[in-house]
Amino acid sequence: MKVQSTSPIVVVANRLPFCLGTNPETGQLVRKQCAGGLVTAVAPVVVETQGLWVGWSGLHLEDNNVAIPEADPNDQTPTAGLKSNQVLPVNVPKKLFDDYYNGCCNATFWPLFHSMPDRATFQADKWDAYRQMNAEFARLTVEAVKRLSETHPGEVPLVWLHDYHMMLAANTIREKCDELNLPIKMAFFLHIPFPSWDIVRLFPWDDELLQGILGCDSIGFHIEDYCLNFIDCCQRRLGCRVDRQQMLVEHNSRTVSINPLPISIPYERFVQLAEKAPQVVKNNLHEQLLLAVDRLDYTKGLVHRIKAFETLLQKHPEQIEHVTFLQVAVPSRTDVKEYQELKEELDQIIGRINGRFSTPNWSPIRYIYGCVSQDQLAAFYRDASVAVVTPLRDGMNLVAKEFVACQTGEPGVLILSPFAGAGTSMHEALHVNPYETNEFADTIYRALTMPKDERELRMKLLRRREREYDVNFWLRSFLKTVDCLNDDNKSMAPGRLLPMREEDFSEFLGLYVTESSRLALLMDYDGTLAPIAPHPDLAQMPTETRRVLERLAHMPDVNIAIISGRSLENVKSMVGIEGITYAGNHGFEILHPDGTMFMHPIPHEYEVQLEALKQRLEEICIDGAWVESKGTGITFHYREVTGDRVADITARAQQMFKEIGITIHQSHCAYEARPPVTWNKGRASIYILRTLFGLDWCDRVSTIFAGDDKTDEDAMKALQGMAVTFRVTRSQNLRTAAMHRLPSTDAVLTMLKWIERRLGSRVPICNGQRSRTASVSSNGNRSPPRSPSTPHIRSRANSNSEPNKQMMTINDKIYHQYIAKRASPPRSSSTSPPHSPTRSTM
Ligand code: ADQ
Repeated sequence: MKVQSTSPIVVVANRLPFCLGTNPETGQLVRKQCAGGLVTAVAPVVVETQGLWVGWSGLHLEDNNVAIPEADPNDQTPTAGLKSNQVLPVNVPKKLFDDYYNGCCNATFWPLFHSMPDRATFQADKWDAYRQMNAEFARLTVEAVKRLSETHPGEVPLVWLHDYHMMLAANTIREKCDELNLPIKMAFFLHIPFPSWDIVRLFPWDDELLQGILGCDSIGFHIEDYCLNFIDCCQRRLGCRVDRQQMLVEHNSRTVSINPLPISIPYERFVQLAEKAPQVVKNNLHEQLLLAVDRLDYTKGLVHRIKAFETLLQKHPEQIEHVTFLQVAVPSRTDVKEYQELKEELDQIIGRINGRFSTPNWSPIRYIYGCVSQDQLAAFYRDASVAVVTPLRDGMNLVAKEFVACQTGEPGVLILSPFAGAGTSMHEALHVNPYETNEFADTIYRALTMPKDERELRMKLLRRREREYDVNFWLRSFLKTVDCLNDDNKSMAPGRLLPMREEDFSEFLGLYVTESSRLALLMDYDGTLAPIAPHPDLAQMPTETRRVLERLAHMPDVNIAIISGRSLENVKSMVGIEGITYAGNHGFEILHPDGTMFMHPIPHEYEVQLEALKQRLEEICIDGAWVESKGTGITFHYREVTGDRVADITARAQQMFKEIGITIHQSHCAYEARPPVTWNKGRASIYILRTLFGLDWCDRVSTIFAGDDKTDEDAMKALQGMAVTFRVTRSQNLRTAAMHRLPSTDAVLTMLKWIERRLGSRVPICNGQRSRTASVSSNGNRSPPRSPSTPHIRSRANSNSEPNKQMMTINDKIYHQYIAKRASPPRSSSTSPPHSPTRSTM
């Protein structure tokens, strides 16, 4: 049955569905076929929906505008209907392509994803080439989407990214299409295994990689194991909220669905090929054919297999002259040293075994190093007594499926490795661990001597399954995941994760915060407790959040500290809750509820420079730019400045910072001046915890930190292993040291509610008196629940957090004198336009 998509499809793959070559006689470019399973399945739908295909042509063309030739009029392959204007070829310099393809895809991802990390190399320049190539693929994909918006107005194209070459393109495509107001659906399918977290974490840029894949709406892997591995990585490495049952991951406030989609083959086509193909090898009762077909790759287990065959001949000499092993190996990545070495090893071992066992009329191993035609392949499959498909690791493995499809005559036996994706569904095959040579040899023997009735039964069941779950089934299943299947049956809408609920926090915090815990709650203000607003003064904490915070602040053994980039007096007035600690200016000023205050000393020279900088910056407070005074720092905001003025104004501001000698800290459309001292929210957090709970705070208190900003990362890092940390973010691609991600300030409120419920049995503090003795403090282990993303470091004394001797503690009275002297609140001290859409740099 024909598979129909409701959306035009843009396939994005490393290769186009055909190669380009040069006709030696005419010198003209021609299409050369390289039809694999993917092309056979997907090309017809692309043709049918008048979609497009983005990929590399196989040639490095000098001229970027060279025309792609049309298909030969006699072309019968699935790509014949694909017109040249449906193809967008990627053409980049050879060096860049080589670094991306060989340097990163084949030297890093291929071995790593096949769980062979010793073979993987991790090089920053190759990863950078990968990034660049993905950006180029993304650029062409956006072109394709633009074209479809003209040819198919009103339709939402489906962008389908393929394989480990394309793991970073999605977010770029999404951002650009959003900008151009071009709606799309986007899906990704990985053809190789997705390994476990233990392996993925070896890749130094694993978070970027995972977030790259999560840019899609639907992600497909061959089997459930790979899906669960991926979900596990998203939870452990990125701190995403996941639903393993429904296979959903929440990222950047989107729900991404993860789907097991076992790829298959065009079953009927292989049956027809097998029925028509002339016999190419003799296979009689006296001599059985053992067949293996692979790309010559170290993951396919060729050497292990041949050694097992040698053991068979050794253990069962009666098989000599009665069995021949035919190994067909397609040359692969022949310019890579590792593959050349594998070929040499294979040549050598085959030579040795043939030398050892050959008789005048018989050689044990026949070895074809090259591509064979589809007809010939079908004949091999049909006439073989046993197919030995024993990769060390394989995403799916189509050879196993092609073999059973072609078994139209005398039934043979399939030997299959459990380490291939196919192993999870082809139950009636004889499964064998390719590393266990003896057992492997015994399994070959069992296959060669299996009674006909058992062979018949096993093969019948294997064939029935593959006929039903063929490549069209795969394609239909895929289209269903993106709600694009044109089918009489109503498609199921993709699942969604419910908004964050209090129960979610039981998973994050349940073991760490108990009813008897002494709790320290350290939180940023803007973007964490209060939603980001167009102007800092408008960023109000929702009433409900305020109420819960107030109630928490009144509970015994709960200490709250708000650590903000705002000035101390400003954050205190914005929050306005008694009985909590306030830290302003990224922790340079800290005020405890009992009035004790800490101020980090600021070099006098810097104060002078700051004043000078402020005056200079006032000169360029034009076209929407404005200066915010924060006491120990200032922020120059330029978000309001319109397009053509930005470059000039920012260049002038940069020059002023430089001339005055103050380092620029880039913030959201703003430049910040901060005191030149190594003090940040991290050190401030540790300082607060030590002040409140003593040197061994880590043993005495459960600490939670939540923040949304880059400056909060300092706290997340400082508290790593000693607190549960949350990063509030909607970013597509963000590196964070936090253990978990929260999508919004609403989720923070949900967390506060969960904490309140958890600690609900505590009596509120009366008359403002916090009674420590009345509380039950936990002396148990206060380390946060172990998470692989947060190594369990129990460093008790953070030597960096030792307060400087010059730091001072001052009492309430001095504090009030101090704030009275301070600059007035930011609004009045600035030349800010009213309601300027500026995110304060808190
Ligand atoms: P491959 O690693 O290439 O694919 P596989 O699935 O076995 O592995 O496909 C090989 C294909 O090449 C088969 O269609 C086979 O017929 C063909 N082939 C092999 N040897 C040949 C020869 N000598 N001559 C002609 N054709 C030959 C990747 C993943 C797999 C996953 C597929 C599809 O590594 O795990 O099954 O993608 O997703």
